[in-house]
Amino acid sequence: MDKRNQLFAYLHIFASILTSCLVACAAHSSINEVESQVKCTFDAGLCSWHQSVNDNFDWTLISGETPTTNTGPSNDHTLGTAAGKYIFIETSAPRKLNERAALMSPLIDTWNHNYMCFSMWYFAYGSNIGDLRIILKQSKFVNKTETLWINSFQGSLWKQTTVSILPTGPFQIIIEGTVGSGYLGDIAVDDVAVTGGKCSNGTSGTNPSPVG
Ligand SMILES: [Ca+2]
Ligand SMILES: [Ca+2]
Repeated sequence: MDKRNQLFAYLHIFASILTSCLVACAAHSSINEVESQVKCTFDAGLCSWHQSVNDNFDWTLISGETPTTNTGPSNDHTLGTAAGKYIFIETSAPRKLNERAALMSPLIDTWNHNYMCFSMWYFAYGSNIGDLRIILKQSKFVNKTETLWINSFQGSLWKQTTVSILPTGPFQIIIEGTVGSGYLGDIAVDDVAVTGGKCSNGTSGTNPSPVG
């Protein structure tokens, strides 16, 4: 191979690498992009989150108090006034025990699979509160999900929970609420966010390292 052909060969290899990176790298996001993709106050809707169809009902977007007394918050968490909105599961009829509503995050795919911290505020008040879970769904496992956190608190206040996530590829976060044994089971969620790095306060919930 003469020098000219050699140069062309190198250029060809370089172009192939560049092209494959443009295709593959375009799908990835920086942690800053992920943070703005995931963050939602629900004050103007669901942001880039969406309702699952593989469940029994949907989360409801609302401001002020939920329609049933003695369950649910009286205002959202972000603003604390009727101007703010949050999501909740309405557990009055026709809902039945153990029915589930799941809210899905956008697909999260970073360059480097470092730890990130997911946080959310929740309000679990009522004598029939069912389960509230944060679930990890990794794209490479089609029929498998992993519960990262399950609520064990019941009381009339907004609480924050955080879970560290160590992804091994593209993934989604699922917020799942379950109907308890009666209509006093309105569970609310507000102010969800992701930040880069492990969660600093392990005060609530568990922080398992998801198995790849
Ligand atoms: Ca809000
Ligand atoms: Ca649904």
